[in-house]
Amino acid sequence: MVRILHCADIHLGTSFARMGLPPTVGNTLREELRSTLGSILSDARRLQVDAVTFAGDLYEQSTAVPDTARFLRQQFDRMGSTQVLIAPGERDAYSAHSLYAHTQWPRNVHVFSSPEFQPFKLSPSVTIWGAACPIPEPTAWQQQIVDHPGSTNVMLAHATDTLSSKSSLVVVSENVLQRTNVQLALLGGSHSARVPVAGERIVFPGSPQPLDWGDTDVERGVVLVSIEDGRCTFEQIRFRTWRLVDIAVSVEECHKAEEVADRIERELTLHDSQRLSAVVAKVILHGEPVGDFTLADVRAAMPSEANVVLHRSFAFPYDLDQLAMEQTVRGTLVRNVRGQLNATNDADAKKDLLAALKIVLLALDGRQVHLDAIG
Ligand SMILES: [Mn+2]
Repeated sequence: MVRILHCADIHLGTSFARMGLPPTVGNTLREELRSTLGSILSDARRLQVDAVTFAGDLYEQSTAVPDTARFLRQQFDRMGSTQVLIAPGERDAYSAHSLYAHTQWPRNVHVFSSPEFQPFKLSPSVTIWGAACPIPEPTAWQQQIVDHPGSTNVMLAHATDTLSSKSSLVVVSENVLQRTNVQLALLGGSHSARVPVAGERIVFPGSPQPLDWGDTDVERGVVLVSIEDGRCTFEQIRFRTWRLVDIAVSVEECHKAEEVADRIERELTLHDSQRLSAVVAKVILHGEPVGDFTLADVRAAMPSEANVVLHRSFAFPYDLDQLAMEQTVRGTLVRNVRGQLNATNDADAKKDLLAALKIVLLALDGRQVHLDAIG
C-alpha cells in the first residue's frame, strides 16, 4: 500500500491586510500558518506516509524572504527519507527568482519545474505526474501523461475543475479525466475542500486554514490518500486553529463604548468560548447609540486578545418623510437632497448623498459628528 498526505494552498507569508486586519493580527496568523505546516509534516511522519504532496500556493513569492526558504528547507529536512513532491501554483509560480529555483533543497524534495507533466516514480505501483503552474491552455497535457502498465497514474497540479473566465488555471474536470490515463488527480487551487465520492478522481484538500472572510464555514485540511491494488481511499485531516466570522452587533441603547465592547465579546464567545484569540471577526455595528463614541473607543474597550475589525453600517437616525414636511432650513435641505437622490441611479452616489445629509443633520442638531459616522 502507498500512502500520500496531500496538501495545497497553505499560502505561507500571505498578507491579511486585504481583509482589513491590523499587522499584529496578520503576524499572529502568519506564525500560525507556519505552525500548521509543522503540524502537517509531524502528522506525515507519525502516519509514516510515503510522500507529502503540495499542489501549489505553498508560499507567497511576493512576500518571500530568505527566512521563508530557510524555514521550508528545515521543515522538509526533518522528514528524513519521506518524499516531498511540489507542483508550484500561482502565488509560488516557478521562475528563476522563485525560492524553488535558488534554494538548495534536501534530497527528499522534488519540485516539478516544467509546465509539461513529468513522471516521478514513487513506488513500482504509483507514478506521480506533476507540472508547474501556469500550465498552458489549451494544451495537450492529456497526451503528456502516458500509461505505465501496472502503475496507478496520479496527477499533481494547481488547477481548477470548472471552466471560468476569471481563472487562468488549467481545467481538470471529472469529465476530462475520464478520457485520460489519470486514475487520481491531487489538485490545489480551490481553498475549499473536495474529496472524491463514488468513482470520482479529483481531490482538493482546500487551504488548511481559512484565508479570507468568505472561507467562514468550509471544511478544510489535508487529505490522506491510500492506494492499494489501484484502489484509492481518502481521509480528511483538519488543522484549523482559527475561525473567521462575520457578525452584526446592535449599538441601540448603548451609552458607552464599553457596553458595545461587551456585546461584541458575548457574540465572539459564541464562536469560541475558550479562546477569544482563536476568533477573527468582522463586526458590523448597526443602530444608533445613545452615547457619543467612536469605533476607536469601542476597539480600545475590547480585550487585547480580541481580533476584530469594526465597521459601522449606515443607519439613518432621522425620519426623512417627516423632516421633508418641515418649513425650516432642515426641511428645505432634505427636500433638495431627496430631489438629487431621485435623479440618480448610481448606488455609490446615493450612499454619499445620504452620508453627507446625515452629517449636516447631526451638526444642525448640535451633535458631535465623528468621521466614522459616515459609513
Ligand atoms: Mn491558493
